[in-house]
Amino acid sequence: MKHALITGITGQDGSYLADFLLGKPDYTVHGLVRRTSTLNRSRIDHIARNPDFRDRFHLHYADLGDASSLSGLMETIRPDEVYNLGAQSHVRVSFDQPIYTADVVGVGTLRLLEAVRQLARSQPVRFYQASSSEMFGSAPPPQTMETPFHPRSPYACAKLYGHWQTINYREAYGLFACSGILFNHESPRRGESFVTRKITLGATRIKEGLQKTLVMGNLDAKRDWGFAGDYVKAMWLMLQQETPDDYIVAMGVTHSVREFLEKTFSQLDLDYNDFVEFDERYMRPSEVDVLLGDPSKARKNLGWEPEVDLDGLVKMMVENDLELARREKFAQGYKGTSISTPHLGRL
Ligand code: NDP
Ligand code: GDR
Repeated sequence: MKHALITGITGQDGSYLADFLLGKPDYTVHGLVRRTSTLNRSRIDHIARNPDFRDRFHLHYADLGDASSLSGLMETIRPDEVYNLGAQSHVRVSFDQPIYTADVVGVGTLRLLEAVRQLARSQPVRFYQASSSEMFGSAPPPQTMETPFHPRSPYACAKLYGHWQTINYREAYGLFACSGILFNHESPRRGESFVTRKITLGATRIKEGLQKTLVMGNLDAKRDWGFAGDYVKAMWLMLQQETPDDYIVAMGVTHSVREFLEKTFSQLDLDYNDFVEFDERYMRPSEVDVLLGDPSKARKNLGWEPEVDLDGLVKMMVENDLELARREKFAQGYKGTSISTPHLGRL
């Protein structure tokens, strides 16, 4: 039995990775969770409730800000694989909380690497770091493994620190450590304040008469969007290779936010121009204009192939959120009053 530890298991990617690993009979999955006043485990509830996984799925309290809790986890779990997905992952928020973001995303990665290095003295252990296309920032597209980084936010700077620390632990200590430079990936489990989910939630609620407008920022930004379920497979593949290395994971196609709006609204037989408004507060102090990744190394060396393209992704997200909107509408009619609505985000 292999033991995998996932930080960020309550997030989008952590939940898909847990699903993926538990689909393999030889994995036990351990997730790091933070103490919160209200439980935020909706993305992993289906696993926790599944009796088949009772002996192979365990949650542990710790925090990337707390080095002693991370060493404690290594001692008790003694994982074979560690996936570092935990982060303050919102780029816009990182401008409001730069020091906290640097601490969790940057130094948090270093804290975890140190704990893993101690464990590696007594057993083999493999480490995956969730690096980001945001590290390329203003570097002109397409961004390849040779493209120099030019981060444009406190989040991207912190991710770059984690990326280089991961490489340095590999070079200095011979740790099996890989950095996956993943471009944007989305799903029905995407956080509600990221642009794709904000759009699919907003458009479906408009369709059901639950809201009138969708207030957005920069519609001209372009992103290379894929499906999160495809991308977590690449994380696992990196840790199954003979030698550790870094990879770009992307679709190799870029689209603007405006195009994502068009695709989403037209699937609902609506015209986004009738509903979308602009607000300055959704703009960022410095923007990343165009991301377009070159995934050829991951395709060649890992044999990684994505299964869902952008149209498939939009369809999946719209279907999910239309169902949520219909349930919300039904509940409103049933109670004769408004129930709590999905948080559409100030961000
Ligand atoms: P989410 O924002 O959905 O999830 C982030 C996770 O990190 C949550 O489980 C959160 O816990 C946890 N977390 C936050 N702060 C801490 C902390 N101090 N200690 C421990 N855990 C913490 O992110 P995604 O799933 O989308 O992304 C996963 C990782 O991949 C992140 O590192 C992100 O930066 C990176 N990434 C994401 C991309 C994407 O397009 N999705 C692309 C490239 C990189 P809680 O639920 O308690 O808040
Ligand atoms: P990003 O994702 O910053 O690329 O980071 P996000 O979906 O937040 O923004 C993408 C682009 O859309 C523009 N935009 C808006 N964004 C948000 N959130 N809300 C809006 O109303 C809005 N209007 C326009 C943004 O300006 C931006 O250009 C994500 C995160 O998952 C990171 O953790 C990850 O590292 C990168 O993807 C790769």
